[in-house]
Amino acid sequence: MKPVSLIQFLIEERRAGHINAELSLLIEVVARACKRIAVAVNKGALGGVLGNAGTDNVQGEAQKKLDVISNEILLEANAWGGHLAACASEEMEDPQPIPDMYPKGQHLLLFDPLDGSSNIDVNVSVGTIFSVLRCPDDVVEPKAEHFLQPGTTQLAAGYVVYGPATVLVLTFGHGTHEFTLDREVGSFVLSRRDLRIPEQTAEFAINMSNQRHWEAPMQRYVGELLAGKDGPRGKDFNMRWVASMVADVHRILTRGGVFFYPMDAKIAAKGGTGKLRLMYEANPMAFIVEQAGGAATTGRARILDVQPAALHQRVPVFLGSRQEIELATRYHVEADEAQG
Ligand code: FBP
Repeated sequence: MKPVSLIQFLIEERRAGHINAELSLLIEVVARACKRIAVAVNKGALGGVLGNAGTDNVQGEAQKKLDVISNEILLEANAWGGHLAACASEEMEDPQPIPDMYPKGQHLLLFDPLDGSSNIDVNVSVGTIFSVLRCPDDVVEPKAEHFLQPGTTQLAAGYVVYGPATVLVLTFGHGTHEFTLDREVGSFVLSRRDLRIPEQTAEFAINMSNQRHWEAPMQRYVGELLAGKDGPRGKDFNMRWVASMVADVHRILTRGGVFFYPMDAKIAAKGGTGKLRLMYEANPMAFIVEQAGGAATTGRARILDVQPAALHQRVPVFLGSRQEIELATRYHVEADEAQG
């Protein structure tokens, strides 16, 4: 079969009426920026890009040099493209307006420029996650409040994994599709169309070191997985945890599985509402997973239905193979009902 490039695929999506020309060009700009990030990541120690930048981000986390480099690459590429009204990033407190010298577009772009920062210096897969929203028609200078739209309003979502291969996964709400970077040609080529996550799975991903801090329903659910075939589930489950959400989610899109970053007492003690960010981690991943037949909840509600209250808001994340996510969510809802 003749290879289908990302550009060709985007033209097909436009002809199918799934996207308009501006969104198609925006995705091209984001994909091109991620190719530049891939080059920086792949250089590793030889590029002098490992280690801390010596600065903290809006969330008070130490920024890695590659966090800052990736953020700048995405900002610079999207500033002059003419497809955006503004963008927002994990690495910046406020939205970044488009400089007046450049034309503005109808879209808002949110991104986590380099997800899995704790893995950068140890050469484990990291990634970029992005989400596209429509800028409200009457808004010229978008502010944070204009980004606070529920995940159901996303026009596009995607991530790029910088791993053994550089892979882009994308959805416009008409299925989820995978593209692999052909380094010789320098372009993304369609490698799998219409990814499907199996309804059932025997593989789960969670940071077990937080177990003692989890809520009772989470203790119960994971306890039953660990009890395996001798327990109420009657089958053995295997565990994986890369600690890069992009890599854990990509494994689930490839062979099924479930991923959890639940609320816990440690997070609550710091006044937190979760670990992962709603707008540029949970929402794009939930859109991608649902479009591949999976499910994504906060443990209580569908992630895509959450009405955002703040740009860097955090939420619990349960996503992956539908039947397991529905069971884990049911345990939490039933426990809440029992507590009345
Ligand atoms: P950032 O690296 O973008 O801050 O993302 C958060 C993250 O690294 C996720 O990719 C990953 O799933 C999780 O945190 C790992 O958490 P932990 O360090 O508790 O294992």
